This record gives sequence, C-alpha cells and structure tokens, in this order.
Amino acid sequence: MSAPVSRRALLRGAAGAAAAVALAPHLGCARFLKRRGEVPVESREVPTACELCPNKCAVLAVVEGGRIRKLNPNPLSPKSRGMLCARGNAAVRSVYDPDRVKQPLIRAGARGEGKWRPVSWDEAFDFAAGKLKAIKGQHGPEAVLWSSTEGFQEEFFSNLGLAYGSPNLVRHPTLCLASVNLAYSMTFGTVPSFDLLNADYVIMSGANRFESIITPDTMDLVESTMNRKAKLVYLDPRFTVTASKADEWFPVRPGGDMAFILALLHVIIGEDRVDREFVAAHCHGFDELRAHVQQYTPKWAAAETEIPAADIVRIAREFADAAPRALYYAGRRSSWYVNDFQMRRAQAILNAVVGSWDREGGVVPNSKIGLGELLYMPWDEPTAPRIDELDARFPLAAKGDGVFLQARENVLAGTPYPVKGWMVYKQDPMNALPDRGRTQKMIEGMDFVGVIDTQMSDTAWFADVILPESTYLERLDPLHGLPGIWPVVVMRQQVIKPIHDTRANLEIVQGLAKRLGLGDYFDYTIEQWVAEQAKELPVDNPLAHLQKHGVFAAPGAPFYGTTRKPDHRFLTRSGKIELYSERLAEAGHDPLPTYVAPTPPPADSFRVLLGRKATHTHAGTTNNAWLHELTPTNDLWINPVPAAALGIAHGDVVEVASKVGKVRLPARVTEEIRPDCVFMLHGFGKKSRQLRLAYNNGASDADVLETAWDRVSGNAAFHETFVTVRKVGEAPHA
Ligand SMILES: Nc1nc2c(c(=O)[nH]1)N[C@H]1C(S)=C(S)[C@@H](COP(=O)(O)OP(=O)(O)OC[C@H]3O[C@@H](n4cnc5c(=O)[nH]c(N)nc54)[C@H](O)[C@@H]3O)O[C@H]1N2
Ligand SMILES: Nc1nc2c(c(=O)[nH]1)N[C@H]1C(S)=C(S)[C@@H](COP(=O)(O)OP(=O)(O)OC[C@H]3O[C@@H](n4cnc5c(=O)[nH]c(N)nc54)[C@H](O)[C@@H]3O)O[C@H]1N2
Ligand code: SF4
Ligand SMILES: [Mo]
Repeated sequence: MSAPVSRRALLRGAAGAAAAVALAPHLGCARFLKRRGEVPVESREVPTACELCPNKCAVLAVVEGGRIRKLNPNPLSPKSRGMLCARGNAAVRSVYDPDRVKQPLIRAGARGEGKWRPVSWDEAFDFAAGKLKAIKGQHGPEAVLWSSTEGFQEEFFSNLGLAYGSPNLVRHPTLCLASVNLAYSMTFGTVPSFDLLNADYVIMSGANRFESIITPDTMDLVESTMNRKAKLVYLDPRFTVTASKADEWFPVRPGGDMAFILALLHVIIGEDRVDREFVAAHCHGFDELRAHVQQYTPKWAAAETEIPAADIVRIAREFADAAPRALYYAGRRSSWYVNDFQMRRAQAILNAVVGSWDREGGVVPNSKIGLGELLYMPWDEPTAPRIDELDARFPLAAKGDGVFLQARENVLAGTPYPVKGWMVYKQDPMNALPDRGRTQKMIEGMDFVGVIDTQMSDTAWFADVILPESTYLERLDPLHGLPGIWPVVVMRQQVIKPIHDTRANLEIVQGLAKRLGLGDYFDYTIEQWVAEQAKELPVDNPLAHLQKHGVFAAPGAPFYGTTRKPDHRFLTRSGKIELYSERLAEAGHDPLPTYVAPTPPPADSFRVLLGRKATHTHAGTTNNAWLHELTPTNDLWINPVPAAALGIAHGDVVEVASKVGKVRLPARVTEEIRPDCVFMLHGFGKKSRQLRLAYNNGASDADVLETAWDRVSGNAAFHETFVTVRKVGEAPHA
C-alpha cells in the first residue's frame, strides 16, 4: 500500500519548483498554490459601487492577476450595510459575458435583422454625429429625443442633449416612481425616507422589499420585523416573499389600496386619534380633510378592498397607537394606476396626521452630503417647447424628467412637431415602455437611433449605431451622494481596464460633442470632475479617503426633528404640510385624495400585474448566466379556480392576449395570487438574438401592456391592462 500523496507533495516531487512556476499563469492553479503560500499572485481589493440596480451598494472588488475574481460587500456604507445581493455578485459575469458588444457597431441590414458592421470609434462617431447634424439641419435640434435612466454618468448624456439644443430629455422616473415622488413633494415639500429600522408598525402596499431590494430599507425591514418584532401589515394581490414574512397579509383587490387608506383616515380622525398638536402646528387643511374622509367608512372600504371592516378599524387603531413609530411605506415603483398620485398622497396625509413626520421610526426628511461641482462652459438653453407638452399637460410634474409615454405618443403622432432622432443611454425602452409594438413603430419612424449600452439590448437590436460603454467595473464614474436618514457619498473607481474596445460614457459624449462642434462644453476629464466633487467633503484629503474606503459617511448617528420646530417652513405654498392642496385644485386636480374605483376586468379577463424577483434587475440581467441559473425564465401566475375553469394545468403553455399584443409562456397555477389577476415577472422575452440566454426566452410584459398614465404626474400606469388567457399547449410532462 502506498502512502497517501498530497497534491502539494506531488507538485513538489514531480517537477519541483519549475512546475509550480510554469503553472502560475493559469489562475485557477495560481490561486490554489497561493493558498499554500507557494506562488505569489498579485491580489488587490478595489473599493467601488455596484451598478446592477439603482441602490449603489458599496463593493470591494477582488482582482487577481488582472481579472476580477469576486465582489465582496463593503461594510462601511450605512446605505448598503454590508449587503451585496445576488445581482451585485453576478456583476462579474456581466464583464466577462461573451455576448457583450465588444466594439462599436453600425447597422448593415434592415432594422432588427441583426446584421452589423464592426467599426472603429472614429467611424462610429462620424456616422452618429453626421446623422445628428443632418436632423438638426432639417428639423431643428428639438427633433432629437434623448432618453436615459439614472446612473452615475447620465448627466454627461443629458448635457450633450441640452448642448445640442434639444429640450426633449425624457428620463426613467415616469416609468417608475414619478407619482410617489410628486405626491410626497406636494404634501411635505420633499421626498422623505422611511425609518424602517426603528419603526414599530409598518404598513406596505405592494412594495415587495424582500424581493425588490431597496437599501437600506430591505435590510432595515429584515432587522425590524424579523429580529425586533416590529409589526408588518402587507397588502398585495400576490403572496410575495414579503407577504410571507409579514404579520398580516391582505390580498387586496387590485387598485383598492386608496380605499383602505381613506378608511384608516376615517377611523383615526373620527376617533380623534390624530397628533393634534402636530397637526395644528404644521398641517394645512385639516378641517377640509376631516369633512372629506367622513364618507369613507370601513364598511364601504371593505367592499372596495375585500379587507374586512373589523380589520381596517383594528389596524387604524394599532397604527395610531404605535405612532410616531408608525409609517405607511411609500413604495418605489408606483407606475400602477391612473390615479396613483392620489393613492400615494393619501398615504402621505395619513403619515402626517398621526405625527410620524421627522421622528425616529417615522417618515424622515433626507439628509444630504454636499459635493463640489466642476465649472464648465454653459450652453444656451434650448428654446423649442417640449414634445410631451409638459407645461400644458403636466404642470406639476418634475421639469427635467419629462413624461415618457406622452413623448412617445406625440412622436408617433408627429405633434406638435416631427421628432426624427433618438439617442438612448443605459435604458431599454423596448422593454421599459408598455405596448412594445408602438415603441418599435416609433423606432421605425426615426431617421436615426443611437444606443449607448453595455450589451445588445432589445432597443440596441433595432438601432442604427451601438456605442458600447465599458461596464461599471471598467471605469471611473463621478462621485455620487446618496441622500437618506444616514447619507453617504460613494465612489465608483475603475477596478480593471476595459477588456474590449469599449469606452466610458463621458468619452463617448466627448467623441460626439467634438464632431458636433460642441467639444468646448465637455472640455474636462473624469478625474478633474471627481477631484472637484471631492473637494467639499469634510475630511482630510477627501479623494485619498474615498479611494481607500470607497465611501464617505456622515459622521455621528442620524438625527430627527429639525423640521418639527415651530417656525419651520415646509417647501410648499402654505409653508405647511398640505393635507389640502390649493395648487392641485388650481391645476384641475382633486385637492384632497378622492377615491375613484378601478375599472373591474370584464368577464373572462384578468388584470395583469408585474413586478420583480431578487435575482434579476428589470430587463438588464436576464442574459447574465449566473442569474439565469437562479431564475432562468418567467411564467404566468394564475389562481387554480380560473385555471380549472379554463382547463389550464400547471406547466401548460398559455397565450396571454390584450388589446395590443399576445405572448406565450408556461402557466404557474398557484394559490399565491387572487383569481381576478395574473402576474408576470418583468424582463424576459427578449428580441435581441445577441443575448443568447435571454432571446425568445419567456415573455415580455411590454408586449401586452396597454398605454395608460397617471393623470397628475404622467407616470406610466402598468396595472390597467386586462388580458384573456387560453391554453395553447400541454405541460411538457403531461
Ligand atoms: N431584485 C430587484 N430589486 C429591485 C429592482 C429590480 O429590478 N430587481 N428594481 C428596483 C427599482 S428601479 C424599483 S422601482 C423597485 C420596485 O420595487 P417595488 O416598488 O416593490 O415594485 P415591484 O417589485 O414592481 O412590485 C410591485 C408589487 O405590487 C403588487 N401589486 C400590484 N398591484 C397592486 C395593487 O393594486 N395593490 C397592492 N397593494 N399591490 C399591488 C404586485 O403584485 C407586486 O408584488 O425595486 C428596486 N429593486
Ligand atoms: N413592462 C415594464 N416596463 C417597466 C417596468 C416593468 O416592470 N415592466 N418597470 C419600470 C421601472 S420601475 C423602471 S426603473 C424602468 C427601468 O427601465 P430601464 O432603465 O430600461 O431598465 P433595464 O431593463 O435595467 O435596462 C437598462 C439598460 O441599461 C444597460 N446598462 C446597464 N448598465 C449599463 C452601463 O453601465 N452603461 C450603459 N450605457 N448601459 C448599461 C442594460 O444593459 C440595459 O439594456 O422600467 C420601467 N418599465
Ligand atoms: S441591491 Fe444588489 S444589485 Fe442593487 S446595488 Fe445593491 S448589490 Fe447591486
Ligand atoms: Mo424603478
């Protein structure tokens, strides 16, 4: 019997040190040997900030031999609190994804045919700038739409649009959170944070925080509800992971949340459970509110919501008793219904009257750390009116963000003027807008579409030129201040050099600007920009501090109450918290939230709902192999009762049809959804054949969603579509 031989002994014995050295360049072996102290491998840890979703969690990237080996959470950020989610970890795969766009491409076939000509950056810039110049010459600068989603380099893109002379910048908020932001701004004069860490009582309407991750809210909610035993009341037509962790889950009738909130107000005001002192000192229009909510009894709300009246009364009392450590959480994606703004305002008003404002465990105005600004050459403001007619149609909406769907509809109609070009940054409108057929039609009507993305998104697939951006791990971005109860500044530094012929957005913007004769407006480097931003931070050698730690957090603990002082003026017209809003009345809207029942689905139809899972971000990660392994496709959630009536078994292929489109996907027959609605996970059903894992995999909600938007904010209303469902194929095992 021979003695056991360790691999180490084998290596040593067989070929000696020479073998070990020869193996060193092969990184797997190098790591193996390094663990045993035999081969020194260059290993460094670079602090940076995640880009896989809007949270910007702090990351420590481990680089070995020039390759990113792993991403770890950086515990120093009070926003991400030592958390890095599955998507954050999988960012490594985005860098090394073989399907990436590796150099600029110019379309060589028909739009959507997938024929591309790889070109140099010079040729790509000349081509794109030539098209942009031609459109400006023929139709004026307003004839180019510039659309983008938030990100650290988005500002450079927006600035290029403005310097070019177009007023038509549309950003992602009116597909996401415009209604909730506007509702809180119109009530409190600001968009606050929610102190979930310290709250004792939390009510949430479909904010799926255990799956749709928002930092620090997700971690704080875990801490308070799981460890500290705060109470969580959760309303969602679906039994989500958040529902599973809640103390009480109510499968509310879709669109009924506002009735629930108004009835809570009815009980709390009727039983005089308000914070009278706070209301008298800081709120405007309480008498009008009291009179208004008299009509909204728990019995009435029970019929609207299918939540028992006794529960509504009990929850109202518990909520008021727990205040000020009680909050009705605002939610983020509020692109739900046509009266979403009013529903969110009802929540804001409820939070105000129980006196949770600016108290520990309540609804707290954000603190912010100031950053310096690099001065650059200013351009003349664009003079043309906006394509979305923002001032006339949405006078209260955020000016810089535009109203995306109104813009699309007006572009399609050619009113008030023609728009012939579309530049897209870090956004996939082919999936992010409802009624994909209309978005495609809009693209077809364009003389030119240019996309700046890291991969061949569905929108890129139909574009004329693709300007590939380096991934976040391959570039230095501007610093970002993240406001919050505990604010922080994060730095996204370059972890590795770009592995393909890609560029950072600022370089792309500069390449275009130079050829458009706008180079002087972008005459700075990213390093100068960052250095100027860092200057303001109250720490010795701020840039070195950020380079070393990746974050600068406000020192000390969070503080509360500064806006509760008697002389505090809120940033509203009355200077108080506006329960009643004259500004809304003047703009032709309800000055107090008035319930309008949602249209019920016609017989044999379902309302289609959508949302996320913890393992994907929107439509951007479904081609990431690591995340694909966790959640490979989507299906249609349908309740067993209607499924049985329609002869649909679990796993059967169904056709889901609305007025605007149809898709096919497998049925998930489950009691975890109400019988009157169906649910689809967003982000699947890709058209881009270059995304080999995501192409034609599952279905895109954008194919069936109809176009609707909230009346006040213009935010998309994604939950207003009705669909029929029919079986078109057997389950594979049947
Ligand atoms: N893992 C992950 N996390 C993310 C993101 C991601 O893509 N992936 N994206 C980030 C972004 S940008 C956003 S905006 C947020 C989105 O996070 P959320 O704001 O939580 O939104 P969704 O995940 O879309 O979930 C919406 C939920 O509302 C429910 N719902 C639908 N209609 C109604 C109704 O009438 N009443 C009630 N009470 N509920 C209803 C749906 O069933 C669904 O569970 O997540 C952020 N975090
Ligand atoms: N049908 C439908 N529409 C929706 C939603 C829905 O649930 N269903 N949700 C809405 C919500 S809440 C939101 S926030 C929006 C999100 O809408 P989008 O902002 O379009 O979100 P993503 O699908 O993540 O697409 C982002 C694109 O940016 C690219 N990208 C990622 N990182 C980078 C980078 O560093 N640089 C560049 N240049 N590109 C990058 C990705 O490859 C991807 O193509 O969609 C909204 N629209
Ligand atoms: S929540 Fe996840 S994907 Fe989003 S920034 Fe944080 S780690 Fe990245
Ligand atoms: Mo969003």
